Amino acid sequence: MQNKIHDSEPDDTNEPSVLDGLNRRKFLASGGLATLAAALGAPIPFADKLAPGLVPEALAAEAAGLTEIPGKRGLRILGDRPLNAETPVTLLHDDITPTEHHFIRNNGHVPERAEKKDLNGWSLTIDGEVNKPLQLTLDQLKKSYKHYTRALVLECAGNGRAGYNPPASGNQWTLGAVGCALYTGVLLKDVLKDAGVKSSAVYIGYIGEDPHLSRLPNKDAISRGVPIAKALDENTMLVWEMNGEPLPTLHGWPLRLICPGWPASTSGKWLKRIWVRDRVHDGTKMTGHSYRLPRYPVAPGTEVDEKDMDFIEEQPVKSIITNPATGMEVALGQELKLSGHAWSGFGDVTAMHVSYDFGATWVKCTLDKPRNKYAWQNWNVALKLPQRGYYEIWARATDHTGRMQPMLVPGWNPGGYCNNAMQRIAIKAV
Ligand SMILES: Nc1nc2c(c(=O)[nH]1)N[C@H]1C(S)=C(S)[C@@H](COP(=O)(O)O)O[C@H]1N2
Ligand SMILES: [Mo]
Repeated sequence: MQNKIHDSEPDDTNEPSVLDGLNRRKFLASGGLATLAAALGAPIPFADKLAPGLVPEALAAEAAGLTEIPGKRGLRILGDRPLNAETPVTLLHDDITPTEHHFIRNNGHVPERAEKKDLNGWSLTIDGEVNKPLQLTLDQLKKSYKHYTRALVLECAGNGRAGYNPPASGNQWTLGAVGCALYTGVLLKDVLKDAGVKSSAVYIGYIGEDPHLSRLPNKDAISRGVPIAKALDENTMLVWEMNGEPLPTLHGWPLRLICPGWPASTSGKWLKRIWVRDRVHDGTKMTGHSYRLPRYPVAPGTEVDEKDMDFIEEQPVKSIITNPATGMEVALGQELKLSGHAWSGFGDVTAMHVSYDFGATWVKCTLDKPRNKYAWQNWNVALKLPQRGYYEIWARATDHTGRMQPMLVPGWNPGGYCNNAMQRIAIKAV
């Protein structure tokens, strides 16, 4: 299965991906009954009548590509070179997203070091506009600075891209390129303070160990960054643990950056270097149209000059309905219980509403406080639908700045970023 990502070079399609080796072969070759049943999540009562080699219909959509990703369950795979997979929205119901349900967004290959969990020769370099460049082993990093554990939302800026028309090229994420896991690590500002940031510093750039898709050693898969103020923000972290375990291979082992509230592309995985810059970082995917929005509204399909585009910084307010799934039926007279999460790159969400009459009236939901800044907030509400028939539930979050989710897709933009339109689900009262 191939999937073109926008602004990437032509793919080296002949090169086997890590997952080719790990999974596709395993699934197809072993193909045993137990494997099939596990993949289907149920026993197969008439297995003896299933022709050998016949792919069960439930798996047919996936048959052309991957069927499973190590350590993951239930993700929808958008592409495997690079690997990109999103979470079906109903699997995001937990307060803290389990690692097996957290989306994956890779721009290049997974580094060999992370595959092998090999710390030999690994260190983090902090250099550039600092008085004292640092080179830290993981142990030194853990020993030298105070630890923090926080629940933090990571959302790909392209989440919701599938909602734009005309379509923007790139991964067609629907709702599931988001998750809120628990991360443990240190504050980037504590490390930067130790290195002594010079007054000439304006930006940081991260450099990860993941090879470019071409495997050319002089090319980075991605190397983004944030202004120095965001780097020094008390919520920006260097983390080695996700949900109480060492960072998984796919999420950046041994160390990643988390810049909460901003496009997750700024949260570099497989870190080896933080480069403090005297200019806006100009690494891979910092230039051109990547992660930028037009400064003014443009008609759908318009070409926009780079000089008229700004970087995406805080991500817009958003919410999801994780329960029930769209298409559910509810018996008339019975309560329809709805729940989900809400978050905003600008800080706390202060109100959550749903409508079951196409936006004519709105019902206020119960909304929890976040566990910490930049964690998502749980919401719930119980409705009684007035008569039999078809309804839609629309869900709308408002943050403390007064920003609110739009009913339809927000401003079209060439990269298909930041779609925070309200989620709608279909419900029948029967
Ligand atoms: N080194 C490196 N860091 C990276 C990426 C990558 O490909 N390589 N992808 C970025 C993007 S675009 C996103 S959305 C997030 C995804 O994080 P996740 O895969 O842990 O969900 O990581 C970011 N950090
Ligand atoms: Mo992303």
